[in-house]
Amino acid sequence: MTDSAKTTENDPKDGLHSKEISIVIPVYNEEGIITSSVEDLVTALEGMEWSYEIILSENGSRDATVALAKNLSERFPKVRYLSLGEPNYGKALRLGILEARGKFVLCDEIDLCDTKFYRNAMALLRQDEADMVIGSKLLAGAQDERGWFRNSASKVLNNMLRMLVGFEGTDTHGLKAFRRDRLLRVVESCLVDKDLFTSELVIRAERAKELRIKEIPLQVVEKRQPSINLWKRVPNVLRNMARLVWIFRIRGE
Ligand SMILES: Nc1nc2c(ncn2[C@@H]2O[C@H](COP(=O)(O)OP(=O)(O)O)[C@@H](O)[C@H]2O)c(=O)[nH]1
Ligand SMILES: [Mg+2]
Repeated sequence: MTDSAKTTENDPKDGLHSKEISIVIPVYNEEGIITSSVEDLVTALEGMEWSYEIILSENGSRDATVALAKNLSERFPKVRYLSLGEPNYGKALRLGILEARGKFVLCDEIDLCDTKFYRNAMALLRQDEADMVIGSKLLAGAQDERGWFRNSASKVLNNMLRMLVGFEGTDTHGLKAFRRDRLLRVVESCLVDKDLFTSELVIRAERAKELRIKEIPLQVVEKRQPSINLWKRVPNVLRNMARLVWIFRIRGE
């Protein structure tokens, strides 16, 4: 882990090394919902009797998110937080995965906290029917309550990934669950950060022929509108899309 990363370390006696599941949630300027979302998630998880940790992976927030994440980590021994550098979704998710101590990793978002996905994905992973499960917003049976515009933007992005870099699934930006040991090398080899980190991760996993990937439909109900304007994300997405073309098409990885 990078020296400058601040992290709360829970007591090793708590047995974090033997946790079955690490739930990694990137957070950025989420003072409005972070506390209630984590409280609700902890309550839901207590009912499921899982051995788990929640990692809140923050970077660059300018509101009270860090103080609230710290407070949550003090109130709930199974919650810890990382806080590092400038806003960067991909970097935060990657760091959270690298810091995870569970056998399985569930990648969620603070405005979703979708325990139905956790249950469905964990059933497949525990039965060893997949190495990675992707919750897709665009698969038959999925429901996307974010509205027409955001759903269309997701379709455009995924169609671009299919045409430009040979993506074979339906959604690289859905929730993810995987066996950490089987995906670790793929995570470490990713070169692109920000929004397209998860696209690179899923496409690299597809190309690692030994990995079995399964998509399942998601029901997407956000607790709030997205924190960052969609249009502001476009320049960076295009720049990193070009990098993915270079990585997969020109370098031939
Ligand atoms: N650490 C970190 N998390 C982020 C960043 N941008 C978004 N997130 C988190 O990523 C998740 C999804 O973000 P959201 O704004 O809902 O975008 P959406 O994926 O378009 O729905 C939420 O948990 C956000 O707090 C960022 O720059 N850094
Ligand atoms: Mg969202």
